[in-house]
Amino acid sequence: MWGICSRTVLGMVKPCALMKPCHLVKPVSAGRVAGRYLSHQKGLPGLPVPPLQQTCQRYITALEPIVEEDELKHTRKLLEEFQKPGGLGERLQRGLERRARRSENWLSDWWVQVAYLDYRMPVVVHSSPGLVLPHMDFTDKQGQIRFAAKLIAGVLDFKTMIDNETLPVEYLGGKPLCMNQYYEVLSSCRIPGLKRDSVVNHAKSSVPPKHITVVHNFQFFVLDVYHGDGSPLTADQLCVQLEKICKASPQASTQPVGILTTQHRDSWGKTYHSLTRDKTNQESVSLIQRSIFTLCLDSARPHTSQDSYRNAAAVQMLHGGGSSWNSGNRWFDKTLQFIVGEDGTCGANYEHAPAEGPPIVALIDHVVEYTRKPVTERGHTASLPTPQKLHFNVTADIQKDIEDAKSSMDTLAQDLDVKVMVFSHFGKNVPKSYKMSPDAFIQMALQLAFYRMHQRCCATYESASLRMFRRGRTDTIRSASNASAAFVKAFDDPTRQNTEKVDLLEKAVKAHRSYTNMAISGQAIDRHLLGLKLQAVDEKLSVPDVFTDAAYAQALHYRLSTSQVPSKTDCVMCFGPVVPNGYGVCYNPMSEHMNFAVSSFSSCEDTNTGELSRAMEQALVDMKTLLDQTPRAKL
Ligand code: COA
Ligand code: HC5
Repeated sequence: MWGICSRTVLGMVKPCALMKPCHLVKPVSAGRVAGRYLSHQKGLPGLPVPPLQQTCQRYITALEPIVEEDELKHTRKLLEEFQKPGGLGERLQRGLERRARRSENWLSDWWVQVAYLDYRMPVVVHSSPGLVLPHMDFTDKQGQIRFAAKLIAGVLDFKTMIDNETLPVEYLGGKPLCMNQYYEVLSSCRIPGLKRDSVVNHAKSSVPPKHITVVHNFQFFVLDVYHGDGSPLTADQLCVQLEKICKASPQASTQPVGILTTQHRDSWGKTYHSLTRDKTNQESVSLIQRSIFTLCLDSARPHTSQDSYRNAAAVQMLHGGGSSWNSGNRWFDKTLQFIVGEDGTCGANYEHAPAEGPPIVALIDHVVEYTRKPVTERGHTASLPTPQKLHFNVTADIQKDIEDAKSSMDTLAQDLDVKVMVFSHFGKNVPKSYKMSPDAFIQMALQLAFYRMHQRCCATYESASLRMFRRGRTDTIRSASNASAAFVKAFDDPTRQNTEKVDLLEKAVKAHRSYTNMAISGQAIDRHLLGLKLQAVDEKLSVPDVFTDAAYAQALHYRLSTSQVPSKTDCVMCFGPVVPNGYGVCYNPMSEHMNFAVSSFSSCEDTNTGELSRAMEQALVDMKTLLDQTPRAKL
């Protein structure tokens, strides 16, 4: 998706697209009783606009390890011009500061727009992450239904905390975080447009939804999950309802309309337009969009060896495995889809526009814990209404779009190589015992792995949370630094002493941790630079040269796109690369082991998922060995 960001930053977004305020992803306010949530939100600071000179200086430093010297010289000149007193930079900076004074968050609406809603590549693989739960203890339809029923009950239990505004406030580095994203993930959905998409959130409507959608054998059903008196259905009652759904859809449909949501957004926008001209279709689509979430009851995976089970599970969560497996058993526009496979493979897929990973993971951690408790409440099951099947009138044109979508999805599924690597040699306990930030340690291992494979450093993206600020989303931690470059270049150099290597590792880890602190406190460079560029577009000024500069494009060409997403449950999270010759690397460091999911495109000759995974493992082991073998004076 940052592929798109790089494209947008390169000037391909139409100015008019950015001028309109993003009205569909609204701050939570209307209709909600001013309760705990609002008073908490009010107490949060607004996102700062960093000083212009600071960003320009830090930008040049960030370019040093990834851009050639002659290009750097050129960029330095452009930046001098840009920062001149009374120049364009100052004007845009003032504009941004004005915007910051007038809005809840100067960045968030812009960000959702350019990073997600204007991005036209399919959401599947290119934007929506997958999450794999530990394998569940069932292997048949009955087990699948029983677990799915408990899962629904668990989500409803979490939803009560959202509805009552009793979610415990989260903290990062001792500071309270913005909780807004929790209010955006249920009852919401992305809607395709002809040129740009939007997001609707029905949780804020006067009559909030009371149903979920269930998809089984590519057929959609509406399942009411609350009784008339507002109490949720019990797990037993949900079980009975899910059984009815499965009985009513014994065979895979030949019209998997859900696969349409895997299309390129422009194509899907067009298809959506014609699909929803029909009243029945419009009603069916609307019921999916308004549902609290979607539950996908997947068919069992084709037989794979024990070794490749984890990779197959990641694929199932990321894209469903292709049209002949489960890709049609989804509505990828839906913000939250839980996936329960007949063979015990479970997880989720989520559409990224409304929220970051951590709130989704917190919800899932809660649900998993809930499903482990024994069912206590029973409830009558006799008088429950039959879940309603959603009908679609599929014209010959739509059928053709379905066939096209199947074929593009299968090409993408074929091309994406995802591997799960459970690193079991040690966990975050080891870097901690060496007084190093585990996240920085892992990022340096990744830098070393990439350098060993390619003999160079590359622009590297790591997500940093901006949730210390009201409605904060993310900024970029640039993991390739001068310090990381010095470390990786020295590591395999036989002429260097181990003490020197340890020293370089410590410096690189410290530099990374200090970039992280800068990013989470709103002082990183990437969103500020993007803001300055968008401000120029907003003021109908020509885009400053610094943003059409080749170095800027290189800085945004993230061959390594990475993110740490920790969870209580032993989950594996995954996402696709953001550039054709790049890698997606998501990791979940637990105390005694770490889960990694690495992805790349098989069609690219310069990348290899298996090789990077092995190089990562080796780098982590080698770094620990170096530390173990080198006495350190300071400790
Ligand atoms: N010595 C000993 N222990 C240390 C240490 C050191 N020098 N530095 C850090 N630690 C400890 C921390 O106290 C922490 O302890 P805990 O396990 O008890 O919580 C642990 O090591 C982890 O710290 P660290 O590895 O430095 O990372 P972090 O937890 O601060 O996370 C980010 C760093 C960048 C991942 C985090 O700031 C962030 O922004 N997270 C959100 C990312 C996100 O949104 N991802 C999804 C995007 S959709
Ligand atoms: C369930 C795990 C989700 C992780 C998703 C994630 O990290 O998304 C990043 C969001 C951001 O704004 O940094 C984007 N990225 C996948 C391209 C790193």
